[in-house]
This record gives sequence, C-alpha cells and structure tokens, in this order.
Amino acid sequence: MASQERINLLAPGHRACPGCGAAVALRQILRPLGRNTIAVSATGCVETFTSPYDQSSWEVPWMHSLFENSGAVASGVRAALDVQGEKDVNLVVISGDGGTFDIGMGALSGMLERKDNVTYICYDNEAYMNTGVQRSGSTPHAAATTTTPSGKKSYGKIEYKKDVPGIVWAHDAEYVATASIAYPQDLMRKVKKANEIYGPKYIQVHTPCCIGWGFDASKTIQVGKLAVETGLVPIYEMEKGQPVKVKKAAEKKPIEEYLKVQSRFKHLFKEQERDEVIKELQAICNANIEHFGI
Ligand SMILES: Cc1ncc(C[n+]2csc(CCOP(=O)(O)OP(=O)(O)O)c2C)c(N)n1
Ligand SMILES: [Mg+2]
Repeated sequence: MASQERINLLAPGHRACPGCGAAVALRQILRPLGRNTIAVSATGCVETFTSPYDQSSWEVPWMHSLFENSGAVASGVRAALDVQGEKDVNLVVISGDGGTFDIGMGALSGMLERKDNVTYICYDNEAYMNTGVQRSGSTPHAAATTTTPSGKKSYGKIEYKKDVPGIVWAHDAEYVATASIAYPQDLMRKVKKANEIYGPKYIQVHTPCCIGWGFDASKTIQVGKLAVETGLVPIYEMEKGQPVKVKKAAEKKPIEEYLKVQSRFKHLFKEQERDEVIKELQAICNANIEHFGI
C-alpha cells in the first residue's frame, strides 16, 4: 500500500471511545477509497461519534438517514450520480451489525437484488452499542448483553451468529469478503478490490468494542487477533460460493484465550456446568477451522 496517499479522511477530534475498533476500521476503509468518495451511514456509533452538529469528522461527503435504510439510500445516491453522468465516484455504505444483520436487511437485500453499484461495509461490533449493548443477530452465542444478561438461569445469548456473508452470496453479489481491523493490509486490499468491481459488494469487518465486550481499551487489536486465531471469526473472500484466500492461523488458540479477556463471557468461567457452553463454542471454532481451512 506504499503508493497510497497517506491521507486521513476521518478527521481527529471525533467522539469515539478510546480503543474503539469501529474508528480504526473507518480510517482503514477510507484510505484506499480516497477523496472521490461518498459515504452513507446507518444510525449507530459511527454516525453518532462522527457527526455532532456542527463538528463533522468526515473529509468526504457523507449522508445519514435512518437505522434501517442505508442500502436503499445508497441505491438512491448511485441513481442520482448516474443521472448526472458521474460515473467515477466511489460509493460506500458504512453500517453497523444491527443496521445490517437485523433492521437494514431488507434494504440491503433490495440493493443487492437490483445489482446497484455500491460497496456495502458492515462494521461488526456484535451488538447495538450506540443504544447500550443490546444483542443483535451478530452477537455470538453465550455472550452477555443488556438484553441477554447472564444469571443463575441464563448464560447469555441463546441464539447463534447469523451468516450474513452467506446470505449476501445467495443474492449473487459481485464480491463478498470478511476482514478484521487486526489485519489492516488485508482489509485495505479488500476495500480497494471491491471498489474496483462494478455492482454490489459486501465486506464484513470485525471491530472489537472495549465497552460492550468488556476489555481494556489498549487490547482492541489483540482481541481482534484472538477472534481470528481461535477460528471463531473466519476471514476470507468468496468465489463461486466457496471461501478462498482464508486467513490462516499459524498457531490455533483455544477458545478460552479469547473468552477470558472479555467480561461479556466471564459468567462462563464461574460455574462448572458452563463448561459445556465453552465446549460448544470450541466446537464452532473447530467446524470453522475445518470448513474454511484456517
Ligand atoms: C427504527 C429505529 N429503531 C431503533 C433505533 C434506535 N437505535 C439507534 S442506533 C441503534 C443500534 C445500532 O446498532 P448497530 O447497527 O450494531 O451499530 P452500533 O451502535 O453498534 O455501532 C438503535 C437500536 C432507531 N434509531 N431507529
Ligand atoms: Mg453494532
């Protein structure tokens, strides 16, 4: 990436929490896109910490509408650019997991089905962080959130993380990939590649959240790496429905190493019978390692 202009299109002074993974992702996403870009955001942390009136941190034109409609808004922006004959403007959606996995799924599906020329990026912090850590369709099994609390009769979220890259692929999208802020070169390469392809593209970026997950703000990248090294969060591109260019973990870490550093999983280490839950999470990692060839 040495030839890239070393610009920062997310101005300093924004209001993200120290150690915010989404803020790191934003910088990494905007760098390969450059100034000739329009960004569209759903409601969520990124929207909130970058845009208090009149202190925008965006160095590119940026549009926010609602929590549920960033796919549709981007389709409209692309249609307007087409009418104006503006063929070379990069268009990116930056939406949270709630705005993508849950409430914005319909708008995303429409954008994909119409084959609109948009790079849709989901920054995945695995819950509704902006409104106080409520569970989303992305929250991993057994994680405690304010709506899936742990207690005597509960061990956190019962359901499992939704496979949104698979859902997007089922729409026959032009490009599907996952990435992590722990691997910035890989992430920037994928954004650049997606941007150069015509049609709908989807990248899901794993962005640890120190407040919602409960770890020290200095550990964001370390936690992101552990997610990949345990096999819980596979990093790959999709080709013909198959994962390719999978990020390999030289040394596979046991899932406990990832769980132990986050307070959203601390209840799993308090009671004996929760060992079964940890075993189940390890089984998910093992299945990923096998399926993706991690
Ligand atoms: C229709 C609607 N319902 C609920 C809300 C309240 N709300 C704003 S942001 C948000 C959660 C966003 O979660 P996510 O997309 O994961 O982004 P994050 O905050 O984690 O960055 C919710 C529930 C809203 N703005 N609009
Ligand atoms: Mg979120």
